[in-house]
Amino acid sequence: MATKDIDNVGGDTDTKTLQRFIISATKDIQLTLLMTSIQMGCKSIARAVRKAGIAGLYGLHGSENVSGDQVKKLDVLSDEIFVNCLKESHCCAVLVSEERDDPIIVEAAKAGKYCVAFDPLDGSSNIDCNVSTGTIFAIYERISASDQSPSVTDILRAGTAIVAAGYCMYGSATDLVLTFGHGVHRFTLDPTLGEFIHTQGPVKLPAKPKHIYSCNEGNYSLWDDAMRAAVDAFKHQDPPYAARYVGSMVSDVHRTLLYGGIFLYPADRKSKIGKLRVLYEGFPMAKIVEDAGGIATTGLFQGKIQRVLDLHPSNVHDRCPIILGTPSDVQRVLDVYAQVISKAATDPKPKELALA
Ligand code: AHM
Ligand code: MG
Repeated sequence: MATKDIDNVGGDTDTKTLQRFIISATKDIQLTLLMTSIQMGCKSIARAVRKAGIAGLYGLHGSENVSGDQVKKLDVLSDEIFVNCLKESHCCAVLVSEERDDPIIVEAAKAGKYCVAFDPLDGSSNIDCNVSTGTIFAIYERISASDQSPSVTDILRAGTAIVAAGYCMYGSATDLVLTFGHGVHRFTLDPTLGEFIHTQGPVKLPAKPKHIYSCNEGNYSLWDDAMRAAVDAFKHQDPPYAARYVGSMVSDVHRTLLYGGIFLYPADRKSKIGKLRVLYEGFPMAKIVEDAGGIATTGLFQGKIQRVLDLHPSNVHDRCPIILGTPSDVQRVLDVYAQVISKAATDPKPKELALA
């Protein structure tokens, strides 16, 4: 091949696409087709996000979702893109979207053996000012027999049952991060090829992490004493941790994965069960962070410290507190909770635990 021809294809004659990775990572044809549909959905949403300003897609749709959030036009569009991609893959039985009150039970003629929970466009508050947003997804294998009608119980399961999880970040580049449970891999969309190309993996949280804490500190006065003490400790050590908070979970987790540090969205007096949703925010991010060598915990939640992936949601839009990232940083928060719990055992009025 002439040098000029090699230059035309960017010097790469052996392109490591996401498609190729999926084919070699799973011998399951339905999972391969499903992941192909998911990457197509992410590319379509990436295109919509990039063209939103020009296409008049900024602004409110005029409705509220089940969590009471104002729904944006791009939220609705992204949801439709993802639902259509997944239904038409013929690989799905049950779909749960942040944007829909009820789960979608896929009609028998198009049903397959997987269930997907997803947030089609996470970080809605950042859409209209062109700050990074993302799509988050978790895939389960259905437990109902193929000749039975699938139901919500196929997907209302612990995070430990997840087959694959990932997110796609619409940032300065479009990055898709994925785990099948044996290593986290990062792919970047090459806009000239229209394909995701393997750019990093297996991704591991850095052994020498940056000292970063990431939370909405505007809620400080609403947190419990333990959370305040934990965040104060990051700020007041010498040298202090840097504060970084985009307000899009995908971006904040992506940075935590690549640079290290800690991301926290704790419970507070406004929402005693936290803000982030278990099935399509907490679980997939916890799966990715754990597979990359990190910790994902709820902190003190429902009276005990819990691993996020061990939760058993009762409803598709359940929420939980999330604390995740570099093990040593997360452990520091857990140590504060351990002190509070042991003090509470001897203190007749354990105000540290009170959010009221
Ligand atoms: P959304 O699904 O409505 O976009 O809400 C989830 C987002 C997360 O991306 C982010 O971590 C969090 O909400 C930010 O919340 P806040 O604005 O309270 O800091
Ligand atoms: Mg969300």
